[in-house]
Amino acid sequence: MEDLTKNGKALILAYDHGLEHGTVDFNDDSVDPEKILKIADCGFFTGVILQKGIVEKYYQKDNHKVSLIVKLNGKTNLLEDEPYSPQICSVSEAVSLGAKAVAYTVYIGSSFEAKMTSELAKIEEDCREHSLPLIGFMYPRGKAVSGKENTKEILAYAARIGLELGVEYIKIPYNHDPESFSWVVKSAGRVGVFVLGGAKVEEEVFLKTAKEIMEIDGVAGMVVGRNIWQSKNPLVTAEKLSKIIFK
Ligand code: FBP
Repeated sequence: MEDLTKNGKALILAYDHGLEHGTVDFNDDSVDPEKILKIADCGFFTGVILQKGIVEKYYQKDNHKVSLIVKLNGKTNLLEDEPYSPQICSVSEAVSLGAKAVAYTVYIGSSFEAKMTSELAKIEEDCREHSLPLIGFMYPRGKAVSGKENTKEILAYAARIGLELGVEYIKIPYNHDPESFSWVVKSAGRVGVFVLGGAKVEEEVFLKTAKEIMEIDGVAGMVVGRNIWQSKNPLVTAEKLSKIIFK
Protein backbone atom coordinates (compact mmCIF):
# COMPACT_ATOMS: atom_id res chain seq x y z
CA MET A 1 0.00 0.00 0.00
CA GLU A 2 1.20 3.52 -0.88
CA ASP A 3 2.45 5.59 2.03
CA LEU A 4 1.26 9.19 2.30
CA THR A 5 3.70 9.95 5.09
CA LYS A 6 7.35 10.91 5.45
CA ASN A 7 8.95 9.71 8.69
CA GLY A 8 5.45 8.74 9.80
CA LYS A 9 3.93 12.20 9.30
CA ALA A 10 1.95 13.79 6.47
CA LEU A 11 1.49 17.32 5.20
CA ILE A 12 -1.18 17.40 2.52
CA LEU A 13 -2.33 20.36 0.44
CA ALA A 14 -6.12 20.58 0.03
CA TYR A 15 -7.56 22.18 -3.10
CA ASP A 16 -11.14 20.93 -3.46
CA HIS A 17 -12.65 24.24 -2.37
CA GLY A 18 -13.93 25.27 -5.83
CA LEU A 19 -16.65 22.64 -5.59
CA GLU A 20 -17.30 23.02 -1.86
CA HIS A 21 -17.33 26.85 -1.64
CA GLY A 22 -17.38 28.28 -5.18
CA THR A 23 -14.64 30.77 -6.01
CA VAL A 24 -14.93 32.98 -2.91
CA ASP A 25 -11.76 31.50 -1.40
CA PHE A 26 -9.62 32.33 -4.45
CA ASN A 27 -7.66 35.31 -5.75
CA ASP A 28 -6.06 35.78 -9.20
CA ASP A 29 -3.33 33.30 -8.32
CA SER A 30 -5.15 30.64 -6.31
CA VAL A 31 -7.98 30.38 -8.84
CA ASP A 32 -5.42 28.82 -11.20
CA PRO A 33 -4.88 25.09 -10.47
CA GLU A 34 -1.51 25.19 -12.23
CA LYS A 35 -0.19 27.66 -9.63
CA ILE A 36 -1.49 25.46 -6.79
CA LEU A 37 0.23 22.42 -8.28
CA LYS A 38 3.51 24.38 -8.30
CA ILE A 39 3.07 24.93 -4.54
CA ALA A 40 2.12 21.27 -4.03
CA ASP A 41 5.24 20.17 -5.90
CA CYS A 42 7.65 22.33 -3.88
CA GLY A 43 8.85 19.42 -1.75
CA PHE A 44 7.14 20.29 1.53
CA PHE A 45 3.97 18.28 0.85
CA THR A 46 3.41 14.51 0.91
CA GLY A 47 0.21 14.78 -1.11
CA VAL A 48 -2.32 17.05 -2.83
CA ILE A 49 -6.10 16.58 -2.78
CA LEU A 50 -7.96 17.39 -6.00
CA GLN A 51 -11.29 16.65 -7.63
CA LYS A 52 -11.12 14.60 -10.82
CA GLY A 53 -11.90 17.50 -13.21
CA ILE A 54 -8.83 19.41 -12.00
CA VAL A 55 -6.73 16.23 -12.24
CA GLU A 56 -7.81 15.55 -15.82
CA LYS A 57 -6.88 19.04 -17.00
CA TYR A 58 -3.87 19.95 -14.85
CA TYR A 59 -2.17 16.95 -13.21
CA GLN A 60 0.20 14.88 -15.34
CA LYS A 61 1.21 11.80 -13.40
CA ASP A 62 4.65 11.70 -15.07
CA ASN A 63 5.47 15.38 -14.50
CA HIS A 64 4.18 16.05 -11.00
CA LYS A 65 6.15 14.57 -8.14
CA VAL A 66 3.67 15.19 -5.30
CA SER A 67 1.38 12.21 -4.57
CA LEU A 68 -2.12 12.62 -5.95
CA ILE A 69 -5.14 12.06 -3.71
CA VAL A 70 -8.42 12.12 -5.61
CA LYS A 71 -11.51 13.26 -3.74
CA LEU A 72 -14.31 10.85 -4.61
CA ASN A 73 -17.27 12.91 -3.45
CA GLY A 74 -18.17 16.55 -3.11
CA LYS A 75 -21.04 18.99 -2.82
CA THR A 76 -21.73 22.68 -3.21
CA ASN A 77 -22.72 24.95 -0.30
CA LEU A 78 -25.72 26.37 -2.16
CA LEU A 79 -28.40 24.21 -0.58
CA GLU A 80 -29.34 24.49 3.05
CA ASP A 81 -30.60 20.91 3.43
CA GLU A 82 -28.99 18.35 5.66
CA PRO A 83 -25.50 17.78 4.20
CA TYR A 84 -25.00 14.97 1.71
CA SER A 85 -21.93 14.68 -0.47
CA PRO A 86 -22.53 12.32 -3.39
CA GLN A 87 -19.86 10.11 -4.92
CA ILE A 88 -18.72 11.61 -8.22
CA CYS A 89 -15.65 9.52 -9.02
CA SER A 90 -14.97 5.79 -8.70
CA VAL A 91 -11.87 4.18 -7.24
CA SER A 92 -10.86 2.68 -10.60
CA GLU A 93 -11.23 6.09 -12.31
CA ALA A 94 -9.04 7.64 -9.60
CA VAL A 95 -6.43 4.92 -10.13
CA SER A 96 -6.40 5.56 -13.88
CA LEU A 97 -5.84 9.27 -13.18
CA GLY A 98 -2.74 8.40 -11.13
CA ALA A 99 -4.17 8.49 -7.58
CA LYS A 100 -1.93 7.19 -4.82
CA ALA A 101 -4.86 7.50 -2.39
CA VAL A 102 -8.50 8.58 -2.39
CA ALA A 103 -10.64 10.59 -0.01
CA TYR A 104 -14.33 10.65 0.83
CA THR A 105 -16.34 12.92 3.19
CA VAL A 106 -18.90 11.57 5.63
CA TYR A 107 -21.08 14.10 7.48
CA ILE A 108 -21.54 12.38 10.83
CA GLY A 109 -24.94 13.32 12.27
CA SER A 110 -26.53 14.26 8.94
CA SER A 111 -29.85 12.61 8.13
CA PHE A 112 -28.04 11.29 5.03
CA GLU A 113 -25.29 9.73 7.14
CA ALA A 114 -26.34 6.14 6.28
CA LYS A 115 -26.10 6.89 2.54
CA MET A 116 -22.54 8.17 2.98
CA THR A 117 -21.38 5.35 5.27
CA SER A 118 -22.65 2.76 2.80
CA GLU A 119 -20.97 4.52 -0.15
CA LEU A 120 -17.78 4.62 1.91
CA ALA A 121 -18.06 0.89 2.71
CA LYS A 122 -18.15 0.04 -1.02
CA ILE A 123 -15.25 2.40 -1.70
CA GLU A 124 -13.24 0.75 1.07
CA GLU A 125 -13.74 -2.63 -0.60
CA ASP A 126 -12.56 -1.22 -3.96
CA CYS A 127 -9.57 0.45 -2.26
CA ARG A 128 -8.48 -2.86 -0.76
CA GLU A 129 -8.51 -4.46 -4.21
CA HIS A 130 -6.26 -1.69 -5.54
CA SER A 131 -4.11 -1.48 -2.35
CA LEU A 132 -5.04 2.20 -2.20
CA PRO A 133 -5.16 4.12 1.10
CA LEU A 134 -8.54 5.69 1.86
CA ILE A 135 -8.86 8.94 3.82
CA GLY A 136 -12.25 9.46 5.45
CA PHE A 137 -13.07 13.12 6.03
CA MET A 138 -15.14 12.60 9.18
CA TYR A 139 -17.02 15.86 9.75
CA PRO A 140 -19.71 16.07 12.43
CA ARG A 141 -22.39 18.16 10.71
CA GLY A 142 -26.19 18.14 10.54
CA LYS A 143 -29.28 18.42 12.76
CA ALA A 144 -28.40 15.50 15.06
CA VAL A 145 -25.10 17.08 16.14
CA SER A 146 -26.00 20.75 15.84
CA GLY A 147 -24.14 22.76 18.50
CA LYS A 148 -22.15 19.65 19.56
CA GLU A 149 -19.84 19.37 16.52
CA ASN A 150 -16.67 20.15 18.47
CA THR A 151 -17.37 18.25 21.65
CA LYS A 152 -15.01 15.53 22.78
CA GLU A 153 -17.78 12.94 22.61
CA ILE A 154 -18.92 13.69 19.06
CA LEU A 155 -15.40 14.14 17.62
CA ALA A 156 -14.30 10.87 19.23
CA TYR A 157 -17.41 9.18 17.83
CA ALA A 158 -16.58 10.48 14.33
CA ALA A 159 -12.99 9.23 14.67
CA ARG A 160 -14.15 5.84 15.90
CA ILE A 161 -16.55 5.49 12.94
CA GLY A 162 -13.50 5.86 10.67
CA LEU A 163 -11.84 2.92 12.45
CA GLU A 164 -15.00 0.81 12.38
CA LEU A 165 -15.53 1.46 8.66
CA GLY A 166 -12.00 0.46 7.71
CA VAL A 167 -10.35 3.66 6.44
CA GLU A 168 -6.57 4.09 6.58
CA TYR A 169 -6.65 7.71 7.69
CA ILE A 170 -9.22 10.17 8.91
CA LYS A 171 -9.25 13.91 8.50
CA ILE A 172 -11.09 15.67 11.29
CA PRO A 173 -11.51 19.20 12.68
CA TYR A 174 -9.52 20.29 15.74
CA ASN A 175 -11.45 21.54 18.79
CA HIS A 176 -8.58 23.63 20.22
CA ASP A 177 -8.45 21.48 23.35
CA PRO A 178 -5.36 19.22 23.33
CA GLU A 179 -6.56 17.20 26.31
CA SER A 180 -9.91 16.17 24.86
CA PHE A 181 -8.43 15.84 21.36
CA SER A 182 -5.98 13.23 22.59
CA TRP A 183 -9.05 11.09 23.40
CA VAL A 184 -10.25 11.65 19.81
CA VAL A 185 -6.90 10.37 18.52
CA LYS A 186 -7.01 7.38 20.88
CA SER A 187 -10.54 6.57 19.71
CA ALA A 188 -9.27 6.26 16.14
CA GLY A 189 -7.03 3.34 17.20
CA ARG A 190 -4.65 2.33 14.41
CA VAL A 191 -6.21 4.80 11.97
CA GLY A 192 -3.88 7.72 11.21
CA VAL A 193 -5.39 11.04 12.28
CA PHE A 194 -4.96 14.12 10.09
CA VAL A 195 -6.23 17.48 11.29
CA LEU A 196 -7.70 19.96 8.81
CA GLY A 197 -6.47 23.54 8.50
CA GLY A 198 -9.70 25.57 8.48
CA ALA A 199 -10.40 29.14 7.42
CA LYS A 200 -7.44 31.52 7.02
CA VAL A 201 -6.06 33.09 10.19
CA GLU A 202 -2.89 35.10 10.87
CA GLU A 203 0.16 32.99 9.99
CA GLU A 204 1.53 33.21 13.53
CA VAL A 205 -1.76 32.00 15.03
CA PHE A 206 -2.02 29.19 12.50
CA LEU A 207 1.52 27.94 13.15
CA LYS A 208 1.00 28.08 16.90
CA THR A 209 -2.13 25.94 16.54
CA ALA A 210 -0.28 23.53 14.22
CA LYS A 211 2.44 23.13 16.86
CA GLU A 212 -0.17 22.44 19.54
CA ILE A 213 -1.84 19.84 17.28
CA MET A 214 1.42 18.07 16.37
CA GLU A 215 2.38 17.82 20.04
CA ILE A 216 -0.69 15.65 20.68
CA ASP A 217 0.49 12.08 20.86
CA GLY A 218 -0.46 10.03 17.79
CA VAL A 219 -1.50 12.84 15.40
CA ALA A 220 -0.24 11.77 11.96
CA GLY A 221 -0.26 15.14 10.21
CA MET A 222 -2.31 17.93 8.72
CA VAL A 223 -4.35 18.61 5.59
CA VAL A 224 -4.25 22.32 4.85
CA GLY A 225 -5.68 24.46 2.08
CA ARG A 226 -6.55 28.08 2.72
CA ASN A 227 -3.84 28.75 5.31
CA ILE A 228 -1.27 27.88 2.65
CA TRP A 229 -2.55 29.23 -0.66
CA GLN A 230 -4.22 32.31 0.89
CA SER A 231 -0.95 33.18 2.61
CA LYS A 232 1.00 36.21 1.30
CA ASN A 233 3.83 33.81 0.60
CA PRO A 234 2.55 30.22 0.34
CA LEU A 235 6.01 28.65 0.02
CA VAL A 236 7.35 30.39 3.12
CA THR A 237 4.30 29.32 5.16
CA ALA A 238 4.59 25.78 3.76
CA GLU A 239 8.24 25.59 4.78
CA LYS A 240 7.50 26.82 8.32
CA LEU A 241 4.62 24.35 8.64
CA SER A 242 6.70 21.46 7.30
CA LYS A 243 9.31 22.13 10.00
CA ILE A 244 6.57 21.72 12.63
CA ILE A 245 5.10 18.59 11.04
CA PHE A 246 8.31 16.69 10.24
CA LYS A 247 10.58 18.00 13.02
P1 FBP B 1 -8.85 24.10 4.61
O1 FBP B 1 -7.50 23.83 5.20
O2 FBP B 1 -8.82 25.25 3.66
O3 FBP B 1 -9.89 24.21 5.69
O4 FBP B 1 -9.21 22.83 3.74
C1 FBP B 1 -9.75 21.69 4.33
C2 FBP B 1 -11.12 21.39 3.76
O5 FBP B 1 -11.66 20.25 4.40
C3 FBP B 1 -11.14 21.16 2.27
O6 FBP B 1 -10.68 19.90 1.93
C4 FBP B 1 -12.58 21.43 1.95
O7 FBP B 1 -12.81 21.92 0.68
C5 FBP B 1 -12.95 22.47 2.92
O8 FBP B 1 -12.02 22.45 3.98
C6 FBP B 1 -14.33 22.21 3.47
O9 FBP B 1 -14.77 23.34 4.10
P2 FBP B 1 -16.10 23.37 4.93
O10 FBP B 1 -15.67 23.13 6.34
O11 FBP B 1 -16.63 24.75 4.70
O12 FBP B 1 -17.01 22.30 4.40
